[in-house]
Amino acid sequence: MILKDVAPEDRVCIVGIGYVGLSLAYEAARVGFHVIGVDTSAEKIKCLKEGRNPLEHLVGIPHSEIKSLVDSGTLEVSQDMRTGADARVKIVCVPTPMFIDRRPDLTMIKEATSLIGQSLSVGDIVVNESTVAPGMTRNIIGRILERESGLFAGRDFALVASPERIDPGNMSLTLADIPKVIGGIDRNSTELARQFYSHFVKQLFLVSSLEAAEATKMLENSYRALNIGLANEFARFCDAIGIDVFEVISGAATKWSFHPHYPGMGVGGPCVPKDPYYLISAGEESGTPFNTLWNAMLSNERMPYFTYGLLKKACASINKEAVETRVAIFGLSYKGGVKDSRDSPSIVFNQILERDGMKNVKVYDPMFSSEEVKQLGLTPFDPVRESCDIIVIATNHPQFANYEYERVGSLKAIVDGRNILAARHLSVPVFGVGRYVIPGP
Ligand code: SAJ
Repeated sequence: MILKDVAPEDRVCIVGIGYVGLSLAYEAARVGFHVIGVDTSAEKIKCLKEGRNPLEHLVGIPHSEIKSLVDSGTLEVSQDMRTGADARVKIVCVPTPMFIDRRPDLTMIKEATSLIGQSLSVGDIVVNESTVAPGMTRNIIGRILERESGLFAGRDFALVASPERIDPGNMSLTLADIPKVIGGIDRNSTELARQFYSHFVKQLFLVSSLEAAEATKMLENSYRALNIGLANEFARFCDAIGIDVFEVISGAATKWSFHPHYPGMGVGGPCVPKDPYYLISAGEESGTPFNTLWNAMLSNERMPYFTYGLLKKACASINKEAVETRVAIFGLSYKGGVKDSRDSPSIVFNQILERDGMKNVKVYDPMFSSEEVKQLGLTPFDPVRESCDIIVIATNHPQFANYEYERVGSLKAIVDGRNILAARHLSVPVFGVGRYVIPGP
């Protein structure tokens, strides 16, 4: 069945207003689509209704822009999916986490899809932007939509996969600037999605199927995890033989085909530590295991423990037992410049220290208040009023590169979990990841 072309008067419903859904809602609304954003968070909906950006640390949309779209009625927000029932374009933008055993957790995707299915009409266009393994849009989302609506994907409604590619915290890169991959259950579905996204995305890349689109995201994020895993493995090697991994990476980076990745105290965030396990799971089911990728993921997961080994070396260098040492972890976010503690290596590192009997471990992150640190079950550290024996740099926040560490009372050593002090010589020894100790003067 040929479905009618996308028109500006077609309403758009986005289910899941996180950093992806909010970015998408903003871009579609600002070109004139009437957008209904649906989210389960009452707090987020309240914030948006008041004309404020609830994710200002992750998505660089000014409050004033949100306010003008909400006040004009172009952007509507609700906790109730029925508000978006009559939207023609329905987009899934919910998280796809994993269970403790690293299996995909599709709970939220199934709930969102079921709600969409209950309000699906002939001629609708359903797009999945959530990160899933190849086949999940067709076999899980498609099936739920058909079961709930009694309609058929492709024949009665368009079904498309277009995995999100937002870089959280990157305020200079808007959704409109990022090339977007689109693949539908049939050519008609792909074409309708192309028509929709062409209103606000500069570059579109069409592929031949749902699975090809899903697989693109899996490959790009697994590529990143794999290369970080190699960098971490190389750092452990350099540490063992006493050379500086930073120097080696800098040397390798002079070669045109080498895309540098860097070792650190762990890999966090909503994407890179998780997405590859969706692919690993799909590989097991298809009889084509991703062994190399699996080992790279384990290499990344080892890094908080490797960093603990560096901390014990630093304790020994100041003649203190680890359990007696006062440690301040600098950085709670999973990466520099953002306020986001999801799957943060800092939290894993703090748990390792606690489990090993270290009672005097506190956390400081300029992007989090003391209250927010406490809400995560951690003890806040005040670098002005408090003192410590060792600082562990866990996040590459820009302000940590030139921070005046020596002004922190009683400081005796630093563990640089992000190798951001490469060029600085401080009055205390610095233990880097894969770097020989940078001795004090
Ligand atoms: N990390 C390293 N070494 C590196 C790069 C990163 O240890 O060389 C660590 C970071 O400290 C962080 C984690 O890995 O803990 C993830 O870092 P990231 O820069 O990949 O940040 P993300 O998670 O925000 O990644 C996003 C992803 N975008 C999407 O999934 C849509 C990812 O695919 C992108 O590759 C990444 O942005 C990017 O390139 O900026």
